[in-house]
Amino acid sequence: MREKDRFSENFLWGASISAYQAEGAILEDGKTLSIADLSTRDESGMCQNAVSSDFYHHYREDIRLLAEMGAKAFRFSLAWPRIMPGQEGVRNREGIAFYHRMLDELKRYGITPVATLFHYDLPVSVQEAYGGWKDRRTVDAFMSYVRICFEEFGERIPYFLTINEPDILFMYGGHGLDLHGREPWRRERLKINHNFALAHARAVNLCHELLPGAKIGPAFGYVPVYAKSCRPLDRIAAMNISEQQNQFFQELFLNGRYMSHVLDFYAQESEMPEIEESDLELLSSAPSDFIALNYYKSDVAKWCETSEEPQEMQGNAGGRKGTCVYPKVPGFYELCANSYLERTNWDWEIDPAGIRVMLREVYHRYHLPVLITENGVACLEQPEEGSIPDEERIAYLRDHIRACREAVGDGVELLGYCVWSFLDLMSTGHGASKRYGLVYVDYGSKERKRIPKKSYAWYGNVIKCNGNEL
Ligand code: BGP
Repeated sequence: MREKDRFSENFLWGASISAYQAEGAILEDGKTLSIADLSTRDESGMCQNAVSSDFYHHYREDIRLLAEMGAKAFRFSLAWPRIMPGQEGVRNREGIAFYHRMLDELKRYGITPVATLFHYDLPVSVQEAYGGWKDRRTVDAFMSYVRICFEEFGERIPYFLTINEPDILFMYGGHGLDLHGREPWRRERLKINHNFALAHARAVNLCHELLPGAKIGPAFGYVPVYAKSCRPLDRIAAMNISEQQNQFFQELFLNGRYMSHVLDFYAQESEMPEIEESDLELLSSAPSDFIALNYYKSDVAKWCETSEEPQEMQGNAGGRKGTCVYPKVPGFYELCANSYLERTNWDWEIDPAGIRVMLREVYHRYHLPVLITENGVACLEQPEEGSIPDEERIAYLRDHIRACREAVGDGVELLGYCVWSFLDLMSTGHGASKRYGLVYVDYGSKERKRIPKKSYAWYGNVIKCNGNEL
C-alpha cells in the first residue's frame, strides 16, 4: 500500500451517540424536557427515551468499554436542557457536573471528546416561549447556552460540532423541530434553516473568540446522488436533488451564500426568512475549521416530466424491505431504487462507494478537513446464546472503512471516522427496534445490561491496525 493511501497516525477512530437518544434520565438532576423528549414519548411508536440506554447512569461502564475497544475519539452531544434548563444564562450545576464526570473518564483513557452542541433537544420552555427555531430569539437563547458550554468545557473539548444535520431535519424531519404534520414543517422550514445557519455562525465565531485551541464545524447528513442513466435530463435531475438536499446547506453554512434557484424552489411552499444584510455578512465571516459528515446511503434520480403526478416520499417505517415509496417532483426529479445495490430492512441503499463519492465531492469543493461523525447500519437483533454475531454490520463497516481509505488515497484530508452508534440507542425515526450499536443494550432488563457484539471486537482490531489491514 502506498504511504499516501494510509490513514494518518493520529487518525480519530471513534464511535458516536447523542444525548437524547442514549442518556435517558430526562427529568433527573435538574434537567427539563426537550421537544425531542416529547415527540418520542407519544403513541406513534417513536422512541421511548425516558430511560433509553441509560447512558446517564452507565457512562463509566460505557466509557470503559469504549477504551477497551481502543477508541481514540468519542462523539456525543451536550444536552441543552440539562445544562441550561430554564432561564437564559442560568446554569444547572448538576447537569454540568455530569458532563465533567464524563469528560474525566474520557481523559483517564486518553479518548478525544467530540461534542455536538445541538442534536435536536430544544428545551420545551424555549419552544413555548418563542415558538422554537423559527424565531430569532431562539438563536439568542442558544447562544446563551453555547457560551456556558464553552466556558465550562471549552478547555476540555478540542472538537465542537454546531448543529447536527440541519439538512436532514429540513428534508425529512418535523419531529426534530416539534412541527407535526407536513404543512407546518414545510411552511416554516426555510425560516428555521436560516436561524440554524445564524446560530451556527455565531457559535463558530464565539468559539474562535473564547477558545483559540478548539476547532468547530457543522455536521451535515450527506446523501450523494447518482443519475439513473446517461440521459442528460437524468443528470439534471440528480443535480436538482443533490443541490436541494446537500449543496444548498453547505453553501449557506460554509460560504454564507444562498443558492438562489434552490431558495426559489423551496419558497414555493415555505415562507421566506427575513434575510438581513448583516446576516449575510455574519454567515460569510464565520470560517469553520472542519466539516463533519454523517453518511448512511446514496440516492438515484431520474427525470420526472411536468405532466406526472407528484408523489410524497414515504419512508419505510416498519422495517419491511421494499415498502418505501420514492418521491416524484415533476419538472425536477424522481428517486428510484438502485439495481446495483442491496438495501437494509429500512430500504436504505448499502453503498460503500457512496462514502468515497461524498468525501471527494465535499473535500475538493471546500478544502477543509473532514471528520466522519456517523456511519453505520441498523439491524433487527436478538442475542443468540448470549452473543450477537452481527456479521451484516461487520461487512457494512469493513466496506465503508475501505472506501474511506480509498478517499484518503484520492487526496481527502480525513481526520477520523466514528461509527454510529457506540451503543444501541433510540433511533430517531424508529425507536428501540432499530439497533445500530457496537454494544447491545438489553432494553428488557431494568439494569440495561450491555453485551458487546461481534462487531465491537472486530472494530477494535481495525483500530489496532489503524485501518490498514482490511
Ligand atoms: C442521523 C442522526 C442520528 C441517527 C441516525 C440514524 O440522521 O444524526 O441521530 O438517528 O441518523 O437515523 P435513524 O435513527 O432514523 O435510523
